[in-house]
Amino acid sequence: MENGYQEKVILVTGGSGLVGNGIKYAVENGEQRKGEKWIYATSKDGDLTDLESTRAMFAMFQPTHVIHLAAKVGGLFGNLKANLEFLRKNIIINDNVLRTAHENNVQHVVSCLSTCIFPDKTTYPINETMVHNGPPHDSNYGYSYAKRMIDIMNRGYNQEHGRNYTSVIPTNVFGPEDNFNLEEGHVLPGLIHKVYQAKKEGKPLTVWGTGKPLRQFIYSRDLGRLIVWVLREYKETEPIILSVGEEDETSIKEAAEKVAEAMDFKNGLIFDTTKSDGQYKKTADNAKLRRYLPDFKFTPIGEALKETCDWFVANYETARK
Ligand code: NAP
Ligand code: GFB
Repeated sequence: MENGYQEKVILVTGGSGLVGNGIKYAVENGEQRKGEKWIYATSKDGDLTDLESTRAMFAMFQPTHVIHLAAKVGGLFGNLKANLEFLRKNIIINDNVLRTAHENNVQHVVSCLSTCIFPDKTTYPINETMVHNGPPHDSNYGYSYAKRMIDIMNRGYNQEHGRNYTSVIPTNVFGPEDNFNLEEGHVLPGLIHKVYQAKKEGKPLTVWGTGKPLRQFIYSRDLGRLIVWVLREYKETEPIILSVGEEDETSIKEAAEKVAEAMDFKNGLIFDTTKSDGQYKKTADNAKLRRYLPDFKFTPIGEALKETCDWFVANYETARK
């Protein structure tokens, strides 16, 4: 790079997914800085369950910094039926990416965990010190233990090699480019897809479970801005929760009503209580984030849901579903 400073090459693994597109949107809408080259990798650029493909991807892109998002991801019902695959695939992907980053002298890696990895039997709200304080919820133990091992590996790379590898812990994420598959996907994309169908068929919306569980939802484009900030400014190895506040926790029933409103849907809701509720709640404390960013503004959920629903309707033919 001319006048002496090295260009930052930022590789986003899993760059074609929900969170990857949230980062892309943030970078293309104000976050881009001079001397930064952003690469959003997909599985077509290399299968990260394979070590040699991982090494080939790093050789191809020569990153100086990595945001590691790539993972086998799914909602409650996707996890329930495949915990072993979620465990094995994610453990292999995470070890390949971190060891290859280390081999390539990558200065900074930000990996992505999830609030579902915290212990199921715990005091609330949950904070970053509680990650390893007991077993996660049964419904997603595979994914959860694989994600916890990232935090353990970050500690090892820091203690033994002085690496600055860290992680973020988002709550449930939603937004454009999500996975709207009814069986594999998460609750908000599932409800948006089901409202789209119910509207066509003139039927009520079927919400799975009792509608009582509680969740905190973060918009992918807000999460994108926060992860870019973590890459640039956050120097700790310990993870940081990226979430709206406890006051924004909402029941699944209320979330379904907000989706119905955003889709202008008036056929009503019914609850299929034969379906699992999964974990009742995983209330996250964002005090650490607020100490760093006291003025960060989250997009109001109504506005974020409207943008997401409009995106799904406009991209129905090509959306993942
Ligand atoms: P997503 O939409 O399903 O995207 C997954 C990404 O990973 C895609 O780009 C996919 O590439 C890539 N990928 C999957 N397997 C791969 C492999 N074997 N080799 C290379 N790339 C592979 O997932 P997301 O919701 O954006 O999740 C991103 C990160 O956020 C994950 O680490 C997840 O655990 C975390 N997270 C998500 C949520 C949520 O609610 N969604 C909540 C908390 C944390 P292709 O497009 O080519 O398949
Ligand atoms: O988002 P979700 O699939 O995952 O489900 P979790 C949240 C809640 O929504 C559960 C209810 O109580 C479901 O019973 N629900 C109602 C629905 N209708 C639907 C629907 O149409 N689709 C889905 N999917 N749920 C996941 C973890 O837990 O959270 C993952 O399993 C990941 O590993 C993710 O961490 C963020 O919030 O229960």
